[in-house]
Amino acid sequence: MKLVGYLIFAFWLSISVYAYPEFQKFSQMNSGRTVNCAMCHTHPDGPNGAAFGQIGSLNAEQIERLNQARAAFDPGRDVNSPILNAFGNHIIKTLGKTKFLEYRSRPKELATALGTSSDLDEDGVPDAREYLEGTHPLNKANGNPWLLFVHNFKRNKVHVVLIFLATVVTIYGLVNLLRGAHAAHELSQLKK
Ligand SMILES: [Ca+2]
Repeated sequence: MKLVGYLIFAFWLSISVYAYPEFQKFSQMNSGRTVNCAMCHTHPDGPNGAAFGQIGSLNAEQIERLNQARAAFDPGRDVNSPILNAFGNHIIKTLGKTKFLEYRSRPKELATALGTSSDLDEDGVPDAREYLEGTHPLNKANGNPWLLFVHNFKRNKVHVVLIFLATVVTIYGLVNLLRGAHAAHELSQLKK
């Protein structure tokens, strides 16, 4: 009976609506990039289905975590929903479920509400900006190219400076070597 009850509950969950495509659609339209559900969800097709990261595949422990996340109406609660990735869970923790649902009708304001302090993939582009620009907030190789360049330059500036100095020294040495060879050649010509 327990198994039957679990299967019925899993089926009920699988036909329930847990996806909020308003945000995915906004991000795609605002950025002009192709954005799928994987920006916030575990599965790129969203939570409804029976594949990994979708509601139909969850075990009892994962359903418990899902329900805890669904009940996180107020901000500040640590949530770890199995159908959400780290960005999705971060949104719910930052805003709370109640506030998050309010932004369905004005998805652009979600970025403002998230603020600019969080950068989950530490690529120098805040999560909220990645949402606006349609890049993935958990992929440090995916983001505004100029911001990624500046961030990587700052992170590796010591190495960049050392490589530059090594290159200058090498060129300087080569120039002097060529000059020495040329002078030696001219000297040998004069002696003939
Ligand atoms: Ca980022």
